[in-house]
Amino acid sequence: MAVSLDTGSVTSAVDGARRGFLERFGGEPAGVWAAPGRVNVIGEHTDYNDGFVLPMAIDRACYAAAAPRADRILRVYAAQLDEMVEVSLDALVGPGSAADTRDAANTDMAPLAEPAVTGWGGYPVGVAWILRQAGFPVGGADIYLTSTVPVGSGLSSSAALECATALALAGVAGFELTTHELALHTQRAENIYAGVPCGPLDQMSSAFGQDGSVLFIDTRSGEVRPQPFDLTAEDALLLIIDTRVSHAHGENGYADRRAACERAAEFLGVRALRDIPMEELPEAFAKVSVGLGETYARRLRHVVTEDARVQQFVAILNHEQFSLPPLGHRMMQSHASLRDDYEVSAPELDLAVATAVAAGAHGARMTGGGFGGSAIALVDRAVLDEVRDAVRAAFAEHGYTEPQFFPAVASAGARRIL
Ligand code: GAF
Repeated sequence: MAVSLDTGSVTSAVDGARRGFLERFGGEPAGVWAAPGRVNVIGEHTDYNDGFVLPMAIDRACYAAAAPRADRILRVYAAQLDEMVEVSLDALVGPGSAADTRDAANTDMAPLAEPAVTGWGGYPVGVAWILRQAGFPVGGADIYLTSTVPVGSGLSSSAALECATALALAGVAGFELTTHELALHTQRAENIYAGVPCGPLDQMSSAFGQDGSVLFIDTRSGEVRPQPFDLTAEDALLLIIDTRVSHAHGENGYADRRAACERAAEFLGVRALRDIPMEELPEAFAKVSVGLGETYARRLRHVVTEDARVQQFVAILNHEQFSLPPLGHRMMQSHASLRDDYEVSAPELDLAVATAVAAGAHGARMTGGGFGGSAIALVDRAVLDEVRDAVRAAFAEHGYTEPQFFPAVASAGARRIL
């Protein structure tokens, strides 16, 4: 059966970045760096609870073509927006010292009161700011950014942009960043400079991605265990369904959920909700219900059960009699928990999930922060067309914008490409 899905072309993106740089800045770039978006296969809203996640980097990426400048100016142009930000590196000062920000255990992420640049430019400029704060010799640079990660689709276009920018700044100034440093500093740039209280999931996925593998990450220890994830032998694929409803992490829903988890952890006297084992959930649920209210208890239940589902999912992947239905089942449980207990789904995501499964997918779930963005479905190639057609028809029937479909191809992480 012919399966035609647009996977985006790396060669044309790299070439586009190089040519774009030439036109915009008049000269050849010193290099092109790329950092991918991600889908999280399972383990949602667990990362800021010190829990487990199972993402993969995808073959959609942000490309940064860059060259050094002789002065202390940083210019960043975003092709998709046709906008440029320009800032003097000397304006990128703020509280915090090199020692503070190099310390992975320093979890202080209070946003800067007055960042020099806000809006989209705060993301790349924030990366330059944090690297300078951490003591890296960031120099003046021209950077041309172009991305194949759809913005607002819950596929981590921001983390891709941040990681590509960080590598470009390091590359043109001639300093090295370890993969852990790349993930840590870009997350902190987003927390402190852009003011988004995200966990480490997105930046770690972009930094550590591997061809053909999902990444089992313990967000407390920072351990990353790549796990082969090849569905071709099963004649199946993970299908991304972009609902085209833009998620809005910067807005209150995400920050509210995070604050609720922190409050519940404090109430229970643990460092993070990861410290509540499954066996203790009924008791903890009852205690939180009485002390803080049922909504907090449901947030707690999502986090504890989701951590368990990630571990079960990995155990199934590692089992010699690997099969897709139990994986699909965990995905469905995850979605129901995000919809009912955590309340971060959206009608479009629920419709995509229910329709995909009714049309033959083994399972489906929202992926990423929620409130819009994308769903993923575990689909046998034999029913791919049926699933796509059914979801498309259901969206049309509900008067929703037509969704977009593409396969999640487990891909390499952030790297120099030219
Ligand atoms: C967003 C955040 F950026 C991540 O840190 C993570 O919390 C995710 O939502 C939910 O799992 O992508």
